[in-house]
Amino acid sequence: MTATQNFRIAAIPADGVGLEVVEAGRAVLDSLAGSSGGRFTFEWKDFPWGSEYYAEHGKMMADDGLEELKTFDAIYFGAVGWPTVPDHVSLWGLRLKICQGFDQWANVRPVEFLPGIVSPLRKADDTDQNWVVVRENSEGEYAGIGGRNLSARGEGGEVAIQSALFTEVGCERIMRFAFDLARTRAKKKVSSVTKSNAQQYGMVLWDDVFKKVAADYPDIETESVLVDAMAAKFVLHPEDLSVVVASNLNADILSDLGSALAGSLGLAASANLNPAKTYPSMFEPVHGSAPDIAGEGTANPLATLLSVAMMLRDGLDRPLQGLRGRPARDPVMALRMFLGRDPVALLAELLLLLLCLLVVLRGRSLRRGLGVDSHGVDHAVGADLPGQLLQSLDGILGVEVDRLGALALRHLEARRNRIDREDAARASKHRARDRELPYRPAAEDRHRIAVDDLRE
Ligand code: GGG
Repeated sequence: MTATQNFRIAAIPADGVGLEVVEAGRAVLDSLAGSSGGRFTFEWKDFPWGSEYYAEHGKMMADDGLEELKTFDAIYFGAVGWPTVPDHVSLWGLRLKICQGFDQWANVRPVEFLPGIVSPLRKADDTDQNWVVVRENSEGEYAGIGGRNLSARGEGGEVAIQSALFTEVGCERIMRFAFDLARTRAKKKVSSVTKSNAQQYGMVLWDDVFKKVAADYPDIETESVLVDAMAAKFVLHPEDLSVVVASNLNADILSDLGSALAGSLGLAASANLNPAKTYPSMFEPVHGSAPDIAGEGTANPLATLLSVAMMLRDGLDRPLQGLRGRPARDPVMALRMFLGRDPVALLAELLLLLLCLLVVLRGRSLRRGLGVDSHGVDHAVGADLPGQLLQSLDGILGVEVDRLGALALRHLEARRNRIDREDAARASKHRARDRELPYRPAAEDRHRIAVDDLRE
């Protein structure tokens, strides 16, 4: 019998709908642990930090907060921002303090078009697409360098400087991260987002480092696109994207655009990673605290639940390391090899589906496609609650079943591509031998070639 592994998670629901969605994710993890046959447990500690804490203590988190947090395996975060506290105070006092304090320099924000979710992009109906925004999360425009001065000049006389910080180390590590990620994807491409025509210091350094790093990855296609052109490309040619690496501000904006194009901010997950694992990583929905719907119990928890899945995949890889160490004849390992992914993550997705079902059946209203954002973006509020519940059930089941289906298809496609490559190698051997004979692929092969062309 394997020893139980205990994972210590720091929960910081913080503000607004953060409280509701973190509760949902926690229930998923607890039920996952409950059905792990004693292999692992989650031990939670709740931190009451956020805007209410600020009202009482004049700060967003305890002074020794980082000291305490660093002992945890992962941080599970909700959302920050509330009308009673200036946004820059709440953001810097909590989320950015943790990201910078724990050197969580890679913020991974997948843009996934889920079946059953309506995208405002017409193209999404007939083109298969998904991409990942890799956000530099420790410096750039959010380095926090600058100041305000000269207020003694009186009204209208004050000045402010907000500097962006670009370091070679910071650019290089996020770009290598993006290239390594691209190597794991079907479409092996990295798009760098720049603005070096106007920002001739920081962004030119960014471009130079990109060229240098790209030279180490000759197998990966690259492009460098101005941020304004990239915003248009998200809408017009998203099928040409795979991994998009961008500075802190540019990626912050583009990932919201990506989520909105995928159908809702209420579905976008994110991971703030410390890849060296010197401090815990932090997982959170991309969306904000949505004060206008907070407390109603109507926020869509899927973004948070998908962030839980990222936590299992990227943040708590100790159980996976346990699996990696086992011999290949182990059935769990064999299943993992067969699926091309980890069964723990798969189990989490299945449980997530069950939990959603239970939550809906218990009468809690989850509105499919509901965007939640503290700045009031994309809120879809309907009046017909029973109708919405039915729709949610339908939508959630549709999404999850299709996700699993898509997973199986991806696996089959990968196998088929491998067979295709082997076929192609054999065919080229034949061609070399029978140079005079024209090569005509069989009808079945022609179909496969056409499908592959579409995919690329
Ligand atoms: N859960 C994400 C969240 O609370 N976001 C609030 C926000 O305004 N974040 C700005 C940022 O991502 O830097």
